[in-house]
Amino acid sequence: MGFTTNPSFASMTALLFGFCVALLFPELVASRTRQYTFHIEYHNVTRLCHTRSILSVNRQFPGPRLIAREGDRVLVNVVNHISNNVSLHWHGVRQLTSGWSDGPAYITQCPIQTNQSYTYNFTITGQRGTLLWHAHISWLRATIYGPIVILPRRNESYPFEKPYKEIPIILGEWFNVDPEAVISQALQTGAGPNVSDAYTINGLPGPLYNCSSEDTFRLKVKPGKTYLLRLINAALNDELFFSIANHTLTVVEADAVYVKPFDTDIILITPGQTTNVLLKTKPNFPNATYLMTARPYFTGRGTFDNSTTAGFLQYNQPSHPQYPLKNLPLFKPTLPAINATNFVANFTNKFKSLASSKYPANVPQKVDKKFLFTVGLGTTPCPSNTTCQGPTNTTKFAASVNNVSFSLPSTALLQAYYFKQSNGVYTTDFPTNPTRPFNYTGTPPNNSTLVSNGTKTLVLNFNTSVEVVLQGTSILGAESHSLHLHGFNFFVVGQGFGNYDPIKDPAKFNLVDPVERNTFGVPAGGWVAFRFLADNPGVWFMHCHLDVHTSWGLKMAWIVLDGTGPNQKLQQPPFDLPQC
Ligand SMILES: *[C@@H]1O[C@H](CO)[C@@H](O)[C@H](O)[C@H]1NC(C)=O
Ligand SMILES: *[C@@H]1O[C@H](CO)[C@@H](O)[C@H](O)[C@H]1NC(C)=O
Ligand SMILES: *[C@@H]1O[C@H](CO)[C@@H](O)[C@H](O)[C@H]1NC(C)=O
Ligand SMILES: *[C@@H]1O[C@H](CO)[C@@H](O)[C@H](O)[C@H]1NC(C)=O
Ligand SMILES: *[C@@H]1O[C@H](CO)[C@@H](O)[C@H](O)[C@H]1NC(C)=O
Ligand SMILES: *[C@@H]1O[C@H](CO)[C@@H](O)[C@H](O)[C@H]1NC(C)=O
Ligand SMILES: *[C@@H]1O[C@H](CO)[C@@H](O)[C@H](O)[C@H]1NC(C)=O
Ligand SMILES: *[C@@H]1O[C@H](CO)[C@@H](O)[C@H](O)[C@H]1NC(C)=O
Ligand SMILES: *[C@@H]1O[C@H](CO)[C@@H](O)[C@H](O)[C@H]1NC(C)=O
Ligand SMILES: *[C@@H]1O[C@H](CO)[C@@H](O)[C@H](O)[C@H]1NC(C)=O
Ligand SMILES: *[C@@H]1O[C@H](CO)[C@@H](O)[C@H](O)[C@H]1NC(C)=O
Ligand SMILES: *[C@@H]1O[C@H](CO)[C@@H](O)[C@H](O)[C@H]1NC(C)=O
Ligand SMILES: [Cu+2]
Repeated sequence: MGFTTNPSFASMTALLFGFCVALLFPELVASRTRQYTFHIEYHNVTRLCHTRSILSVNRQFPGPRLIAREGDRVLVNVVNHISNNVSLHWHGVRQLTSGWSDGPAYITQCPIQTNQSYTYNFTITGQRGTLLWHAHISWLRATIYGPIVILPRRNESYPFEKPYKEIPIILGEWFNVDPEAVISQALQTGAGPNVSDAYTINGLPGPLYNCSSEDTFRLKVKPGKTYLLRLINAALNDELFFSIANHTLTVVEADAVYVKPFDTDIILITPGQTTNVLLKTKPNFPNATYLMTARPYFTGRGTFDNSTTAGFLQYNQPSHPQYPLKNLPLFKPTLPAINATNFVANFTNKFKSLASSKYPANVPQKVDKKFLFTVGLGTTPCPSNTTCQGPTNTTKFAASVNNVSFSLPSTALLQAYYFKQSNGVYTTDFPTNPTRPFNYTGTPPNNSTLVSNGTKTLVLNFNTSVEVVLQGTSILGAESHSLHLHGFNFFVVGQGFGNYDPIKDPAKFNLVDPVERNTFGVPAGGWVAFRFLADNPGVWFMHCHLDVHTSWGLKMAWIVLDGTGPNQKLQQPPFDLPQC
């Protein structure tokens, strides 16, 4: 099946329809259906003098922009032309009752096999801003990713100055070798995976790398204008600082939810997060060129890609002999120290919901279920009579939530749940609290690294009000984790360092205007508390968005049961749902 609609006819119909609807029901203005075809294809790309046949969508790198307005239906027909199985995830899209279109392989669907296709079908409800789409199987998202731009409804404006232009800035990570070979070798030996060779801005590493000056992103601007930069972190394994020399940025939105605007020179953005910022250009041609740079915030013990990607902020020059075309002075931003954890805590605390009457913060005030989950690294035993390259030669690296390293099943959880065939696929006994309490951020007990494994889920009744505390551990090093929840936004009601104190810390929770997001960095050596209302029936993945930790098992799944109302039930599976 393909989607071939005559565009002029389609837009004409949409226009007429929109016009009539606007007269009758002004609040229903012109929701429309946006149709895309994504061909998963090989594509030869050269970066840093290395040519690789990468996996791409429509031979674009980064992939195509998906644009919709709030309220629109989106149909993406994905056709797999490569030898790998693939699935795509619309990261941050709520997918209300449409879990079949969420995309994580073996969680909500079996992957799309070679020469097969699947149509993702969802509406954008109550969200506006920037999100991202990416492959959601193994490490395929290393090159299969792109922006999702959600515009306000046609008759709505932004709650901030209308920008002159909007520009997606998608940060990524480039490997000179096949990323699938990197993770498969790491899982076999038990070692940490080889690190990337560069970070990228819109797919381009920039001039600070060897053999890369041609591959530089240039943001060309006019003086005296306001630009909306749609920042996305699509890097596989790294939280990133971002800054533009001599320019202050105004944060206005995070994860497709408006926030109270605040100014900052430096942004921290963790993998899976999106942040919209306003950039006001200087009133007159500044007679200078500015670098924008991004490089990691890193708290772990292992090795990491400690390099810097850069692009140019370039002002259109007046044509006048006083302004030479070349040799303009170049300014470079200063970024915080690699391990600037205090800066990160300060920065993340600045995000607050608008909490206005138009954009309220519907923070659950009472809680039905409380959970405490530890998140961190660990080990699994090396197979007997072999040597491994984990923390010791008898262990492999692993990671866990409440000491359970999640094993992906060989069929999709959502199908097993819907068709009542959970037996042998998953259990519902995910621990609600740590199995072995200890001083999580102190010196770990000697024998504490070994994790258990299983495909364990937690079941919630429809409309349960949930509070989760994610407690980082210092096992094999206290490290920040970028936790992502599918199917919901959550309110970040509190965060802190050390061990969460269930008596003292709740008194400090922000239940008025906490930020609402889908991804949040658990502080290194600390904890975060968030709340969400389980109003979306289905099976919902929650995992670290540092792919190496996901591969090691830092993931789990929630099952939210159907409610009794008409729009409170998981839809029927689509006819073309892939089979395993
Ligand atoms: C990529 O390059 C290789 C070697 O030059 C070539 O054989 C292959 O056809 C190219 N693939 C694509 C998709 O262009
Ligand atoms: C998309 O989903 C809606 C709601 O379930 C359904 O009415 C529609 O037929 C679907 N469209 C396609 C092309 O599958
Ligand atoms: C840019 O910032 C640097 C350091 O903060 C300052 O020395 C310089 O004068 C500024 N230059 C321009 C053109 O804004
Ligand atoms: C990262 O690289 C910079 C130089 O670019 C160096 O000064 C710094 O020590 C490195 N940090 C780590 C932790 O390797
Ligand atoms: C712009 O900078 C160049 C090189 O630094 C200098 O020669 C020129 O006079 C400057 N022009 C103005 C208008 O400041
Ligand atoms: C950050 O790294 C520096 C240099 O490696 C080290 O001296 C310092 O103690 C570290 N700070 C923190 C908060 O870990
Ligand atoms: C964090 O914020 C506090 C209070 O605003 C300030 O005193 C401190 O210098 C900041 N620390 C960092 C590392 O930015
Ligand atoms: C491991 O090696 C020992 C001694 O070489 C041998 O007795 C044992 O059978 C081996 N075990 C496995 C699982 O291969
Ligand atoms: C494993 O490490 C131990 C202690 O570090 C060492 O004695 C032993 O020889 C190593 N085994 C192998 C097979 O390398
Ligand atoms: C946990 O360990 C840290 C570091 O050793 C220590 O500062 C802290 O007091 C301990 N916390 C508790 C609750 O024992
Ligand atoms: C860790 O060691 C303690 C004390 O030796 C023991 O009681 C406990 O069972 C051990 N735990 C594991 C998981 O081996
Ligand atoms: C999973 O746990 C079982 C015991 O429950 C163990 O036999 C197996 O080796 C573990 N698998 C991995 C990959 O750690
Ligand atoms: Cu992690």
